Amino acid sequence: MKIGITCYPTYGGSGVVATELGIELAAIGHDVHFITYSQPFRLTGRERGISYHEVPVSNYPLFEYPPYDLALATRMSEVAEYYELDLLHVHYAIPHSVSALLARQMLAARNRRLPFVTTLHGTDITLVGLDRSYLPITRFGIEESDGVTAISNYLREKTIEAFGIKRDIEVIPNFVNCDVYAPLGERREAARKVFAPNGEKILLHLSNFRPVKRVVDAVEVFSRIVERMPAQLLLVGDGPDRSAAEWLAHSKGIQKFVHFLGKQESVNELLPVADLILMPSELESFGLAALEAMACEVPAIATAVGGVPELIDDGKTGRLFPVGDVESMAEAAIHLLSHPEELREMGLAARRTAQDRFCASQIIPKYVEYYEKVLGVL
Ligand code: GMT
Repeated sequence: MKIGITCYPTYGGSGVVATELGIELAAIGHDVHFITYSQPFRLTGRERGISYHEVPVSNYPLFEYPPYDLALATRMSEVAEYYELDLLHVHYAIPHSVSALLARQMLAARNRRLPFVTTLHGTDITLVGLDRSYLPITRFGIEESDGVTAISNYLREKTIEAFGIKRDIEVIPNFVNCDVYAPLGERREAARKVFAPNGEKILLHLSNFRPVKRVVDAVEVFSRIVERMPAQLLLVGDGPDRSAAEWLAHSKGIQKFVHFLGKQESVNELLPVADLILMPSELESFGLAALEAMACEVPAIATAVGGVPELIDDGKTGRLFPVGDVESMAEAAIHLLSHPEELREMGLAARRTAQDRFCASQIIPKYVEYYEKVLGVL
């Protein structure tokens, strides 16, 4: 199949899923075309079977707001025509599904078919989509899509409830490549020494540091852990709440144990050095960072929100707590870090979950089958 993919190419879960999906589809022989405003950050640009088409947005003095959605629709229709795409797959409803709808109409006027699938990721529904100024158009984009998928049962239910949508929404959960995201084996001790030269415990938080991720809570949890045992905190990512997290680390006097690593490309090299990942989010429709860590045998201390309980079995493959309950999160982390056997059991169970239920080799065929259904091949 020839598949066009549009997503937010910068740091963020939906862009990561879209990019990894493109890489996996190309690896099994599909022809993948990314249509985005910059090259998705996890692409090197040298992958076989993947092309990248930039969306140029002209900015005339008259435009206070450059019309990106229209530039995207134009590029989608051009790429679809020149490269004979079978379908478009857009990740994150706003504005991608509406641009795809326009592209489909532009091609229909020339007797060309261009169905599109929209994948809902979370904040496109739970935050942005519920804003009154976007709600009607988000609902329209979803209803007009030729196929709609959601990354968890939670998000499917939420979309139906919040938007009053009657059409089918297929749940295709997020996935991880369990060969790429894997324990480091014999290399682990040496890799840990870089961050914990004296055998300290390693905690890790990975996000885009938006308020919904509550990165400050990660620092709060860590401050309670480091009072009781030698430990280091790796903060991977960047975003609006970084300075609040930095301020908190300094005001607690723990700054030398808190490492802001910024945006990292190869998180598969970093995740497996950790003992635990901290994901204290206000909301997660899925929690991809936790899944990637689980595949590396690193369990999560997380919040029981949104789709997270569909991923983490509390007490078996990680621990779940109410939002903001930093005391309990810290106690649970201290308990696990003080009982290495229990932590090891949990890490092994976490990887088994990733392999048995969320491995790319199981989830990618679900997307391919769904595309075939949309195209009427099935
Ligand atoms: O959470 C974010 O801020 C990023 C956002 C995105 O769309 O880029 O993440 C959402 O999609 C991820 C990939 O499907 C999910 O793993 C995240 O749980 C989801 N975030 C929220 O629901 C808050």
